[in-house]
Amino acid sequence: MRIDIITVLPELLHGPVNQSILKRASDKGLAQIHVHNLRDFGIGNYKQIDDKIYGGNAGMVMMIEPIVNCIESLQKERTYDEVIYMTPDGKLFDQPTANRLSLLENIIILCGHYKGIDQRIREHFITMEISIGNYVLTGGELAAAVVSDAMVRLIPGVISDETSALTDSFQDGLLSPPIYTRPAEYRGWKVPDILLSGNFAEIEKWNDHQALERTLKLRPDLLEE
Ligand code: 6GU
Repeated sequence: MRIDIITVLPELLHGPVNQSILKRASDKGLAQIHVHNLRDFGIGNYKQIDDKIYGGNAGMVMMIEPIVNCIESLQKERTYDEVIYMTPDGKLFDQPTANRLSLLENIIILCGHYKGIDQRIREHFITMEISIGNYVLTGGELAAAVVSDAMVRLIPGVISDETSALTDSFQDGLLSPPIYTRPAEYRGWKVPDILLSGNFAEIEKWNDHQALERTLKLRPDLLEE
C-alpha cells in the first residue's frame, strides 16, 4: 500500500510517519507513506495556497490550483483507488472502513485547513470524505495519522502477532476481554484463577463472556448495531 498525504503542515506528520507502526510497515516494505508539502505547489513568488472566501464571509479557503496541481502530479505517476479529504463534515471513520481501505493499493489523503477547500475540488477530485469524530480539529493532519495507522496495521505482516489485529476490540463488534500478565498477584490483587488454570476451552469461554459483559456495560451502542 502507498499513501500520499497532502498537507500544509508536513512537520505534524513526521512524528507519526517516522515512528511506531507506520515506520515498521515502511521498513518491511509493506507500506510507503509520502508526505507532500502543499506549499511546494503554491502560486506565485509567495507560494500562495489560500485566499479569501467569495461572498463576504470571514476566513480563508485552500485554493483550487495548488491542490489540483499536487493531486495531478501524483495521478500522472500511478492510479489512485481513493482520493480522501479529511474534514469534520465527512463520513465517520470506523473499523469496517479501515478494513476496506487497508486492501487498497494507492491512496491520496488531503488534509483540510483554514475554513476548508474550494468546493470544486470536492466535486471533481475527492472520492471519499472522512471525519474521525464529532469534534473539530485545527487541521486534518492528526486525523490523517489516525486513519493511516488504522489502515496500515491491518496489512498482513505489519504486526508481528498475525492474529492480534483480528482479535482487536471492534473487529467482532465487541470490546476485548480484560488482559493480565505477571505477577499473578500484586498487592493482593489477583489475576482471575481461570486464566492460570491451563484449561484453554474454559479460558476461551471466559474471554467470550467477559467481552460480551464489558461491551454491554461500556458500549451498549455496539450491541444495538
Ligand atoms: Cl478529518 N478534520 C478536522 N479538521 N477536524 C476533525 C476531523 C477532521 N475529524 C474530526 N474532527
